[in-house]
Amino acid sequence: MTQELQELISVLKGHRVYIQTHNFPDPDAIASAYGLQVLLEHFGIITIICHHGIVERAATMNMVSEFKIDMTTDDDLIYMSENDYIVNVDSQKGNANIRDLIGKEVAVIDHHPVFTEIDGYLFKDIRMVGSCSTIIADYFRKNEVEMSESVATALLYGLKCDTHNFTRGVKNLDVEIFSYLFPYANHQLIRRFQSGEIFYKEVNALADSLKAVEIIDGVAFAFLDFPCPDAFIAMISDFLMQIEEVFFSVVFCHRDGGFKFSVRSEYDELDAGRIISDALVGIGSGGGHKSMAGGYASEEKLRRLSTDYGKIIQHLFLNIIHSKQNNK
Ligand SMILES: [Mn+2]
Repeated sequence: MTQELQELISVLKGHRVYIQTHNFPDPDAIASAYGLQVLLEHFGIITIICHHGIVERAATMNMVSEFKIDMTTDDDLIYMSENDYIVNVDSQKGNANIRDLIGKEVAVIDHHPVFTEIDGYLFKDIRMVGSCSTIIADYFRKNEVEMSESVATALLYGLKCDTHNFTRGVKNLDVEIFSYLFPYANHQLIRRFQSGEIFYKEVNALADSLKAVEIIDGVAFAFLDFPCPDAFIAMISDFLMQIEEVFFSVVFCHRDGGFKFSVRSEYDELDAGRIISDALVGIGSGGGHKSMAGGYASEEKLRRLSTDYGKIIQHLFLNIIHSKQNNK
């Protein structure tokens, strides 16, 4: 057994263990949790997968039901106590996108850059690779744990989603893991998952979103002025990047007395995680990868700057983006 896995197991042994993903989990988060659950079970540790918020996307729901992944939302976690242990996957304690549950966060496996160092983890495996699924698959590979078709398919799907089919944030390890998972995975299933991008009932919302798009100096902005799930904002943000004139996209909508953001960047020099973190200073918080990131801003704080939310948000982002371009 590798030293890393040995450490993780010795931390968790003898405790009730929960695997917690970020809120509104996406395919990479769910695949990572599922893969880790199967891996730990192989070594005698039984876990419960939990999260806050619903599983939003059609494709993600299809994966959960296909592999019968048992996911518990925080509202249904009646038995969790402060003595229970939590392993965070695809996210870290203190991030805006993860709810603080009553149990103890003792371990983290993640692929997001750390903007604020959090103490208290007894085990940390944070690697800057394309997906969290990559890291989980690496545990199977290095420890020669049998890879089932369902786990391989889930992990490969998670890897493909987060790297946008191997076009963003891809590292050597992702490519190695791709060739490791390839013979085990069910590619027809992945194709089926990938074709479930949106629901038919969302088609009108999609058309409305595209009407709301404004492009300023290569930066696309879309204020979606209707209730929409995180996965939908992320999808629009991805879509806007396909417009030839666009190299950076900012999509946002109303959420819980504020605004939820999804941003994308084509250039490493325009680090999406840094830019949103800087743009929202004083009104909210944000972070993520160089090519994809997210965040949240409070409406009350934004209102102090201006009530024209669309304009002020454009202004905040363009200021940071222009200053980065001038510093090049
Ligand atoms: Mn991820």
